[in-house]
Amino acid sequence: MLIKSAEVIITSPDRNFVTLKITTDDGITGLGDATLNGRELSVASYLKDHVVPLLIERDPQNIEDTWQFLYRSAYWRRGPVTMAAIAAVDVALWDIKAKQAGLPLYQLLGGASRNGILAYGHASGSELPELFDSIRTHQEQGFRAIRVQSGVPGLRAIYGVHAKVEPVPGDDRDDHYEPAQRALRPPEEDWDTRAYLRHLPTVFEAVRNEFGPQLPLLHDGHHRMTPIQAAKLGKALEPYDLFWLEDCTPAENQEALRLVRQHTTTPLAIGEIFNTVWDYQLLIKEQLIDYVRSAITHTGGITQLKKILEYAGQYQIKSGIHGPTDISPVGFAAGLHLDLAIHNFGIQEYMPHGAKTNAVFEQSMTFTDGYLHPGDKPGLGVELNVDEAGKYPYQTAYLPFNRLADGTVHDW
Ligand code: GCO
Ligand code: MG
Repeated sequence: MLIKSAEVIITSPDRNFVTLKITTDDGITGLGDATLNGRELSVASYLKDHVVPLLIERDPQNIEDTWQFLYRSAYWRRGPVTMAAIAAVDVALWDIKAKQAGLPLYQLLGGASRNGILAYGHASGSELPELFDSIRTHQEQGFRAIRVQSGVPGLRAIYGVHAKVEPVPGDDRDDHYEPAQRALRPPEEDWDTRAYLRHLPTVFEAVRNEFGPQLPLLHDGHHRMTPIQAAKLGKALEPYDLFWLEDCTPAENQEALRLVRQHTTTPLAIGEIFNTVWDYQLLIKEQLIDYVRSAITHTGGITQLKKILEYAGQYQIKSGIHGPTDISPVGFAAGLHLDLAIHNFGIQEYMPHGAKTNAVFEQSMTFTDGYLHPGDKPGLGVELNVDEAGKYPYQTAYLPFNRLADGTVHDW
């Protein structure tokens, strides 16, 4: 069995997605997700110009060897562009292997360790009434765990708070939360950490009073705090029993988590912008976190995330795989197969895609009573409808960024 062709498909149904489609000489196809939000074309070029030519006539069955070859032969290691490209190849090869075996991919990863995958949804609101409505809507949709993001008095627009996102002229997407906006420049938002630290505990107090002690609640700090600010927030949120506090400090400095950990028992999750096990080494070894947030798409694929999670499992650290809309249905399905198979599963983020995206990517996954399942079709359970994909050419889109009151660029 040999790889006959590999094609990079860029489509923008509700947002931009980069998909790698590998075809073998006996006609089996495999899909991989290479979407890097706001930098999509760089990964497409990395694949088209440097990876696809190396794949032709390789044996698609040797997944580990292909992974090591792409990682080590480039000499320039790690980084989001490289690792998203490797991830796309890796996932497409797993898809092919599972289709060849006639099994859903999770069977090749060890089989099912659970019946369903607990998912959390994103509730947000600029004010409490909107936030409560958003939580209720998510509960009605079946979610049994909910991320809570809130506006802060005095701040105009905050990343992750849907109600504050301005509609962009000519934007015909469905009305669902989308981190990137179709614009020629990154939109500007504002930030004030002291105002946020004062306000957020009052939001969680109100949410607990309204929804009771049982509902698992999560929060994303989105890299905005210094270690001492994060420690203060973790302590302040202890009475509200969070499932996790995510990305409390910028992720580059692993040692920052030592200080946070010494001060709070609020569980910590981190890693959506990490690319390799090296980014987690200290965090796992010193048990400074509770959840690994990497996506398969940004961390070199199933082959590597499985290794990271096995290492984490030795320290009772669990998975919390990244699942925003900028992970395509292909990358999302790959995460579900891994979630189902590993022992140290924690929770899965789930931001449903829009109708156009779901028409481009036909999926076998289900979401029932708060639990996801990848389905039992051979492979990933995702097929790309090429005609639908062709209707939506690439569109320039950027994530926002923020500035402090004095104009300084801040982590957002
Ligand atoms: C999350 C994230 C996302 C990211 C987005 C960037 O926890 O889901 O923080 O919303 O910001 O994936 O592309
Ligand atoms: Mg996040």
